[in-house]
Amino acid sequence: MQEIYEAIKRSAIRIREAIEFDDTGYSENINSTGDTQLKLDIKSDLIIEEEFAKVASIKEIVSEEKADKTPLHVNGIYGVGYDPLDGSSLIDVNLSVGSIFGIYEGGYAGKHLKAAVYVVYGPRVELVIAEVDVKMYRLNKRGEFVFIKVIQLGEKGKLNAPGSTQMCWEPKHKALIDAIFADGYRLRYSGGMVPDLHQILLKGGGLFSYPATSDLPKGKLRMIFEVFPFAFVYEKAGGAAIDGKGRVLDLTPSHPHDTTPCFFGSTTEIERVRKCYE
Ligand code: P6P
Repeated sequence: MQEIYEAIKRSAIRIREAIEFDDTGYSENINSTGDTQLKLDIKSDLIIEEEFAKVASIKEIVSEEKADKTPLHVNGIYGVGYDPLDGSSLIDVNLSVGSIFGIYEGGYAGKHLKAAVYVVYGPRVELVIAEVDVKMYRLNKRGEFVFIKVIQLGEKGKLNAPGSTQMCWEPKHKALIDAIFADGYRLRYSGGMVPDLHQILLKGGGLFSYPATSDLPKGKLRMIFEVFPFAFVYEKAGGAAIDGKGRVLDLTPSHPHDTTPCFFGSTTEIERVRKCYE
């Protein structure tokens, strides 16, 4: 597993440089989720594939930016699912973005996830690895990721990050979000899953929600590349992640780009979601 983490660190340094200095324009390509790809999306994906190709323990990779799996090493044991540059359209307005990785063994259901990693490209580059616990690292001026701390969620937080188009919410979801704000929670939502979930983790708790909506009945966020990895991080940090009823990590995607409604947070907030959706 360590050699995979090292490959992710090398990728992060190369991607950070591309973000800062490369062209942020759109390519002519559409990815398998229907998004028009930024040149940076394609470049980030290529960087990660190059670095993972050096790691013998990786059997195959599944990228949000590609329709199908890419085989790497026939004797490898891990499948790595990743979103190379999540929220990339935010780069145009100079907001933080991230890369998300799920390291799977034996398949791509939530139960097969063995570790999760994400990188935040913000004012500083930070990397979080969840395996047994959740460890945070920060890139220093010598290009090294230095350990900062173990991240743990409190039982209850103060932040509320309500995603998706509000006019498409179910009435019960709107009532839930309004009630949480009425209890004094603060709105913290940038439209970037990685910085939004990172902030809640670092501030000790709260709720991030991307529910089923009338325009997206299965939600928008992808199980393998986005939802499972962050669900793993949140559970290891002492929080929870559900699809409204059950654990997200108990789900199995029907295809590599399958999505699910998702709620991530500290236990108190997730209990409120469960009561609302049961
Ligand atoms: P909305 C970015 O495009 C993304 O995939 C996630 O990073 C983010 O959480 C979500 O979409 C934002 O979606 O519908 O709230 O703008």
